[in-house]
Amino acid sequence: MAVERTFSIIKPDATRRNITGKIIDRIESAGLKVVASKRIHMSRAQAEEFYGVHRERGFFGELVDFMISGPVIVQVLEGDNAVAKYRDVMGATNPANAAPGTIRKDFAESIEANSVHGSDGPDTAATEIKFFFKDNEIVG
Ligand code: DGI
Repeated sequence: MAVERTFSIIKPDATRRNITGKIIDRIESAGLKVVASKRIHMSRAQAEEFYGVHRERGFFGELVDFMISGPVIVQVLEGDNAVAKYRDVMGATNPANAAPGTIRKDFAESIEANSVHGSDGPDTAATEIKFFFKDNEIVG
C-alpha cells in the first residue's frame, strides 16, 4: 500500500461542541498522522469555491451557511491508503446510515452537520490540500 495524503475538515458542529480532540483521536488511532493542521473561519467565497461541485444541488446554500457558521480545523492526513482509510473512519455522509464505530455515527448531528469532511479520491485530495495549505505548512 502506498503512503498517501488526504484532506480533512473538522466541521463547525464539532468545534462548537468542543469535540475536536475526540475526532483527532479517531484519526490517529486509525494510523493516520496529522501532518498539517490549522483552525480557520472560512469566508463565504472560500466555502462556495470549496464545495463548487455541489453548486447546483438544493442544499448548496445551507451547506455553505453551515460551513461558515463557526471555526473549522483543516488538516492534511498521511498514511497507507489514507484517502480510503479516512472515508472508512468517517462513515457514510448521513449518520443514520453510518457504520458503528465511525466518526459520523458517533458524533454527527445530521446529514449536514456531519462533523467531518474527507477527500473522495487522490486527485480531489491533491486539489483540496493545495486550496488550504502551502507546501511548507505540511510537515511529514
Ligand atoms: O463526501 P461527503 O461529505 O460524505 O458527501 P458529499 O460530497 O455527497 O456531500 C458534501 C456535504 O454536503 C456533506 O458532507 C453534507 C452535505 N450534504 C450532502 N447531501 C446532503 C447534504 N446536506 C443536506 N442538507 N442535504 C443533503 O441531502
